[in-house]
Parts: sequence; structure tokens; C-alpha cells
Amino acid sequence: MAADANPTPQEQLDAALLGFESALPQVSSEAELYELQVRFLGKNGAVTKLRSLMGKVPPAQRKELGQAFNRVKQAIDDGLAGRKLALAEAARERNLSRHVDLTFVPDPPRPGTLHPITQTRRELEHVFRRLGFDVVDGPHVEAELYSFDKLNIQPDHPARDMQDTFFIARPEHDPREGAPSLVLRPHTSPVQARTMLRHGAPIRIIAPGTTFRRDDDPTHSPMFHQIEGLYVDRNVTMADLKATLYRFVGAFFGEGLAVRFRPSYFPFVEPGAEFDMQCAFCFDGQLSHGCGLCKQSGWIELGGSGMVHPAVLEQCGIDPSVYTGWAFGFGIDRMAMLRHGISHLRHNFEGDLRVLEQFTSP
Ligand code: FA5
Repeated sequence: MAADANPTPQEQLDAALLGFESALPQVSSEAELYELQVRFLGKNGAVTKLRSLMGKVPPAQRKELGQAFNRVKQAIDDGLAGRKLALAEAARERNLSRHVDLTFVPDPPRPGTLHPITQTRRELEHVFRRLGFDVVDGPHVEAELYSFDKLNIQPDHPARDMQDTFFIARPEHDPREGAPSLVLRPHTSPVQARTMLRHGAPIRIIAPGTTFRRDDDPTHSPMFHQIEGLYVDRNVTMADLKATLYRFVGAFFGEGLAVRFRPSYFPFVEPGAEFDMQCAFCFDGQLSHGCGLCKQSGWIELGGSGMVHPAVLEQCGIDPSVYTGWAFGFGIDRMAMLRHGISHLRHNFEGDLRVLEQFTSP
């Protein structure tokens, strides 16, 4: 038939309606329903486009075609509305038949625990507070001035290389005239200088915190923690230092452990000493016989200490002819390892829950 090759407008409308009616039952969501609506009634929809046929039929047929067009459009509108209702009803049915177990008791949320380093730092603060020390803090991004110059470490002096410091590069054309050269603080000692300059003598503080060095081996990490101690007053001596640290070791690691000084060099103290305590792991109440942790020596090194160098007191505005003082700087991570039996420094920083979950907060 000729109509097959060239369908009449009515046939085209019937075909569009048929297409809609066969697609409608496949629709299973509101989004799909909207897509179908656009496909047939949208601006470029199959039925909308057929409107242009009006201009192509003789005027006498236009009214009839217009009515046919409206009937198809109405049928599609009705189909869409009916399907929408059916979908809403189905959703309501699904909702009603949902099984809710009102007796279900969820697991209580598991509270996190404090990191072993944080626990250790807090325990250290507790011990020193009881000994009459205040706890102070300082910036991690620190001026070279406080990290070195004020601590009797002159520019270009080889002592600046004692720690592998992370220097912070200044932009080539730094617009800030006279802006300070910055480092990631390689030790907590700059807090000494800041406290002396801000408060003057007498001083009795500890400054625990994060420190950074270009170190990376099994016993050294690029980010670690130190605790600084500083005591400045009239007639302060090395004997006060030894007595304080002996008390501290007794309170923190257990009574009866011996301590010792070994002469050492730090530019900001004179005399200077490494401070060791008897290994608490292989201690039998009298002697430490040697173990893996103390490398069979029976001693554990906690860090450096000594009498504050008069040049540092002077640089920081304290008269060395009136005041003397002592200072120490110990690694907190090693103390945490000793106290909590952590075998490798790295375990402290890898964030492995299998490790961290073993440390319940006190
Ligand atoms: C100092 O940092 C001095 N400022 C300590 C000091 C303060 C001396 C006041 C005198 C008076 P030293 O570089 O030795 O000293 O570091 C002290 C301790 O920090 C070390 O004994 C060690 O326990 C710890 N430590 C140093 N580098 C690292 C590292 N990369 N990883 C872990 N712990 C470290």
C-alpha cells in the first residue's frame, strides 16, 4: 500500500501512541517516567514534532487533525499520570512491608584511645607538675634565631650541623624585609630561649613537643618528640639537676633505678652531659644484667643535659652573675617504647590499628 511508504498524519500519530503504550509498562521509577515524558512530549518529543504536520494538510482537514493530536496527547498524559500513581503505590507497599526489628540493639560506638606517645607525654607532664614545673609549648616552624643563635650556636659554626635540620627555603624575592629564617625545630631547646626572653628568671618549666630532623633509620625518625626541662634561679647547681632527674626516673620508670651522667658537648650548656638510667627491662631490683633494649649495656640513654651556658643566659636577658640554671632534652618516643614495651620506633607513627588498639587509655 502507498500508505506504508508515506504514512498519513493520523497514521503517524497512531504509531507514536503505540510506541508510548509499549514503553510505558517498562518504566519502573519516577526518573524513567520523566525520561519517557520528554521522549514523547518534550520540546523535541515524538508527538510534539508531529504538530508541524498541521501546516501540511489541507485547511479542511486541520480541525480533525488537531483533535486527533489532542486525543493522543491526552492519552499520553493520562498514561503518565496513571503510571506515576502506580509507582507511588508500589513504593508505599514496599515501605509498609519493610521488616523493622524494633528489638535490635546496635553495638555501642567504640571510643578511640590516646596514642601511646600522647599518654607518655601526659604522664611526663604529670610527674614534672608534681615536682613544681610549669608546662609550656613553642612553635614547630621556628626561627633560626631561637633554634641556634640564642642558644650559643653561631651562624656558620659546625655545631649547627649537630642535628640534620630541615631548613625552610625563603622565596628568592621575599618581599618581607628582614623576615626571619625558618626551620622545622630540630629540638625543643628553642623554647628555653623563648621562655627566658619572655619571663626572665626564676624559671621552672618543661616543654614537651614534636621535633623534626633529616634522620631516617630503625632508631631515628624524621618526626619525633622531645621534652625540654629548664630550671633557672639563684644558686642552682648540677646537684639539683641530678636530684630532679633521679626523682623523675623513680616516679616514671620505678624506684631504685640508678642514673648517671656521661660528659658530652652541647653548645648551650657547660658542663654538658648525656643522661642515662639503669635499664628497667632487665633490672632485678639491684642490677640490670643487659637485654636487647639496652643493647646488653644495662643502661638506657635518655638525652642531653647540663648547666645553661652563661652566654645563653646573657643572650636571653638573664644576668649570669646572679642566676644559674640547668636544662635537659630527652626523647619522648624512646621513653614511650620503654614504658609500653614497644619494640620498634616506627610502630609509633604508622597508624596501624593492630598496634594502637593495644594501648587503652588510662
Ligand atoms: C638535643 O636535641 C639537645 N637539644 C638536648 C639538650 C637539651 C641538651 C638541653 C642539653 C640541654 P640530642 O640531639 O642528643 O640533643 O637529642 C636528644 C634526644 O632526642 C636523643 O637522646 C634521642 O632520644 C632523641 N632523638 C634525637 N633524634 C631523634 C630521632 N631522629 N628520632 C627519635 N628520637 C630522636
